[in-house]
Amino acid sequence: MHSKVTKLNFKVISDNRGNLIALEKGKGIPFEPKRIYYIYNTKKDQARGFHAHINLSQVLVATSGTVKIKCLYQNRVESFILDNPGEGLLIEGLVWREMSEFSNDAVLMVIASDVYDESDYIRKFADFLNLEKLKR
Ligand code: T46
Repeated sequence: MHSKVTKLNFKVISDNRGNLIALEKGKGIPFEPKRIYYIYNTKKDQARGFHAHINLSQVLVATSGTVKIKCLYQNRVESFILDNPGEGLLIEGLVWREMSEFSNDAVLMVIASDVYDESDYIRKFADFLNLEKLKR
């Protein structure tokens, strides 16, 4: 799979009560979601991630608060601030990701294309660089 990081804008359904966002396969999410997890109560100055995935695609959404996402792939470094529940970050292919600068109220929801599988993780940066070279 081609490595790619794409900002998504979700359709917001607004009425006089407020906003609602519905995400489903083909509508906001370009794959069939098989797992959802969320990260919250992150301690001050803690960073997470520091790994890549071999096959997994994910959409990251800050449903509350602010989170910084740094992505490294194909000699590129891209940083994104997620601070809007109406936006998502689609990460596909071999992308090293680091999450940091979580605000106190941050809730990072992640929608994943597959169930949890530790063998899909590349947790050593040197292994990531070697695999990237092979995949090119
Ligand atoms: C990713 C970023 C954005 C599970 O048992 N099931 C799960 O679905 C997940 C995601 C994790 N775990 C266990 C595995 C570890 O023992 O929860 C523990 C913490 O996981 P990890 O250190 O991988 O968490 P993060 O925040 O560094 O990374 C997570 C995802 O693992 C990863 O896929 O892309 O969020």
